Amino acid sequence: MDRTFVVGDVHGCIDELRTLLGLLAPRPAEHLVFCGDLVDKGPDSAGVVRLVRGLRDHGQRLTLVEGNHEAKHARFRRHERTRAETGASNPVRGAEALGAITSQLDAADIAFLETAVRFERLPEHDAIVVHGGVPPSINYLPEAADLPTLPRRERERYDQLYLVRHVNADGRMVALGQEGPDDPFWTDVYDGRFGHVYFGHQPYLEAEPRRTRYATGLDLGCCFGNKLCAAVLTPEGEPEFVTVNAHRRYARAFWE
Ligand SMILES: [Mn+2]
Repeated sequence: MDRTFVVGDVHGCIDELRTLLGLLAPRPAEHLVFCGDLVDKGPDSAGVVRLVRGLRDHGQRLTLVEGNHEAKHARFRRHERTRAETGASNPVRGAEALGAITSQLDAADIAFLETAVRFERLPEHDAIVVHGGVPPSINYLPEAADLPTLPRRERERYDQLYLVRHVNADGRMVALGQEGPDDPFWTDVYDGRFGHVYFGHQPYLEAEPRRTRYATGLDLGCCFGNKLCAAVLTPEGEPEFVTVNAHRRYARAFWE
């Protein structure tokens, strides 16, 4: 019986990822999906990219869903390319740390990061995987492969899929830190239109993933010293969850 694995935010926590992969022991034909944010915050972002790319190079069926941190690295790389011509400094926030990680990646690692998709449909589980979530204002999802071909304005709407936390009364994403007391978290208003959503992005420093009727939050804040978590989906039955305790706390959370 083939299983599908969905792994929460790794954020450079390579030791915990190795332990988790050992527990999951995916067969090559089983689908291993990372819900984004492989990189930043933790101790070895480049090592995590190399490890995950290596799995795929060795035949593992594997999908990387784009997190806001992969998106930030992609922005950084784009600016680096134009910077070579203009000599301007790289405007992406945290450019120094991004540069340090980028310098440890080879061309194949970067090519792997650029295969990241905005979301992954899991029709056999009536589910999708996104990094952040699905705001009510998004009522249609194109084929993930078609996203890059959309006009810019249309395309940028789907940036919400890796960014969203709270939404406003119009169903649109509210920027981090701008949410008011009446702006719900997106899972509280998501109606299941795309099936069950497995997501990361929002660190729940809890023992178990955060489950609502139509969504499951898999980021248990490993880089903040809590846990790395994966969902194990099978064609029948309820999902199971595998967690690995963080060896230590590697980063301070954005709310501290
Ligand atoms: Mn994250």
